[in-house]
Amino acid sequence: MKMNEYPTIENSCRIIHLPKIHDPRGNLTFIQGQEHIPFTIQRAYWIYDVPGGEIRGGHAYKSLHELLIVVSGSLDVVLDDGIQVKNYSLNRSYFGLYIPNLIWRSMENFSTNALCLILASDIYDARDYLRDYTEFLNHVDRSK
Ligand code: T46
Repeated sequence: MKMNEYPTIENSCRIIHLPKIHDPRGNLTFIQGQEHIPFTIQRAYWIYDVPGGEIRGGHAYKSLHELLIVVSGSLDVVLDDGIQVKNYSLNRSYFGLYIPNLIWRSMENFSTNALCLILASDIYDARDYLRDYTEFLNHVDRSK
């Protein structure tokens, strides 16, 4: 199979600017239907109370697509498509980082009280994980 048949950071991952309703009473951001993200939401989960210095993730998904929103605080998301590694520093609740399948990811540098909401394209399935980096590279045909 050819390399470019698989998602890459350059051709697939992106920051999505979500609507922000400015209001002197406090701002509001929303996601609805198919308007803002390129998949149907089947699951939401959130990561919080992360002790300083902890790293989460360290895997890719065979088929899952996700949108990560740092609703509060800040953290870094490190993406790796087997060719390129790119760091996204997220600290705005109206930015979502879209990550398709077959992109290796980890989350680090969590600030105190960081809260990350993740919207996912499918329900939880442990069989969809690629947790071994070499297996991931083989899967995307990028083994050196
Ligand atoms: C991501 C990185 C950066 C469930 O039971 N249901 C769920 O919906 C999820 C997401 C997890 N779990 C269970 C499965 C594991 O026993 O919770 C445990 C930890 O899950 P996971 O290994 O996926 O956690 P991380 O920190 O490795 O990965 C997370 C996200 O899952 C992942 O999508 O992008 O953070």
